[in-house]
Amino acid sequence: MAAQRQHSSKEIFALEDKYGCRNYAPLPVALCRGEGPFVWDVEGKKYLDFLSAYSAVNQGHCHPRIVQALKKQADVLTLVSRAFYSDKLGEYEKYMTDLFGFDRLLPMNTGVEGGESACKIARKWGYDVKKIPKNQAKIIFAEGNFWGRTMSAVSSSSDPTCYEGFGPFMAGFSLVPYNDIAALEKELQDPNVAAFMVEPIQGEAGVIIPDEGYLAKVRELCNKYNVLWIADEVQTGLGRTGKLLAVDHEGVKPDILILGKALSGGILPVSAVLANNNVMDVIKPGTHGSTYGGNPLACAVATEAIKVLFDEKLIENSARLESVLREELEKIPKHMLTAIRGRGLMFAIDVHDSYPAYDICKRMKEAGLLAKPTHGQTIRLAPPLVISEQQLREGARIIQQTFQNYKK
Ligand code: IF1
Repeated sequence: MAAQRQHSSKEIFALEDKYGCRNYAPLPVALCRGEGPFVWDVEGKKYLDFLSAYSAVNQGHCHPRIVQALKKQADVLTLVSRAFYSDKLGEYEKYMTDLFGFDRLLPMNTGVEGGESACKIARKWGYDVKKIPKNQAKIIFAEGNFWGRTMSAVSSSSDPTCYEGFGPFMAGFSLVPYNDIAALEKELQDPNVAAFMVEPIQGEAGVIIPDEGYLAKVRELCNKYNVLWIADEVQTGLGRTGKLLAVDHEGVKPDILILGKALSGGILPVSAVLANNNVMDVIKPGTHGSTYGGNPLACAVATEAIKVLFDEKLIENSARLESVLREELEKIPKHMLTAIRGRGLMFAIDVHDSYPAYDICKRMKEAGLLAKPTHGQTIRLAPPLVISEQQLREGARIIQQTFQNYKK
């Protein structure tokens, strides 16, 4: 049988446009291969990937060790559900809890399921441990948060694009401004508050880094008012910001930690919720679960993905390259940007209103670099952590030249 002809980029755009739910508006590039910090489109053009699948591909595309772990496990056992034990889950849970310093791990799949699970655990803890009256538990979120697309996630969102038209919303959720300790303390005084969920650095909001001391203060206040602190490290975790976790920048530890994305190095949806006994033990058999959560394939892949982070010193690389990327981005003509923010290899630039960010990204794509605008005029820059200094400078040069050559 003859091999099927490869579709052109244009044909691929048309197929998705005609047959897919149009919930995204992708840049016009159709990829078919990836390796390390690079991806290739179907016409064979090579790009530096400065999005990294929204930080899921911290270890680089198709990392050979992670792919090997996938193949090896896929030949043996992929899924048994949680109705039975598998020989991989407990081992993985031990590895992860030792590494992150928590008693227990709840395995889930997508990041948003991690967030949902954390909220369920927090509510149950609120009733069983804090003794909040039935159905009165509150969870506080920060304005500008993003943690996914489920009903709970959109119920806690302050972004109309995310929530408009999707009501009625989850009860018992409220918002406080991000990076505002006074506003948070006011809310925490309500004895019905079970938890405060927050990203240590807000991703979707545009890489918003809180003032130094904010996270330490969050920790202190949650202790003071007996409220669980949930840290959403789905995007910031696993080396992205130059530390294993973004909370490590302030040396503090949340009560509940959510991981996802790079936990599998971009191979499978794998997420995890970590907590100590006093919190996690509120969940009893039958009260929570997931068909795929903790499957042997995911356990094998996630374990290897974490080992790669350490063996290849990717966290150190992320920390070291922060100053290189900042130095390079500062060469972009001053009048074209209004801000540069970043930690580790999680950066954003705010583009001046007169230079449409989407257009800039399209031109960067034509010049061989992929990045995506968020919230109008912000461009997020988050290359895989395997990127070398030379590749990073090469990417930055493409960005600089795109700005320099930009004609309205
Ligand atoms: C989309 C941004 C990134 C997240 C945090 C949980 C989740 C996410 C902090 C949910 C997901 C995504 C999903 C993607 C866009 C994206 C994103 F643009 F919104 F900011 F990463 F850069 N917590 N982030 O950032 O994880 O369920 O998707 O596995 O289009 O929704 P998920």
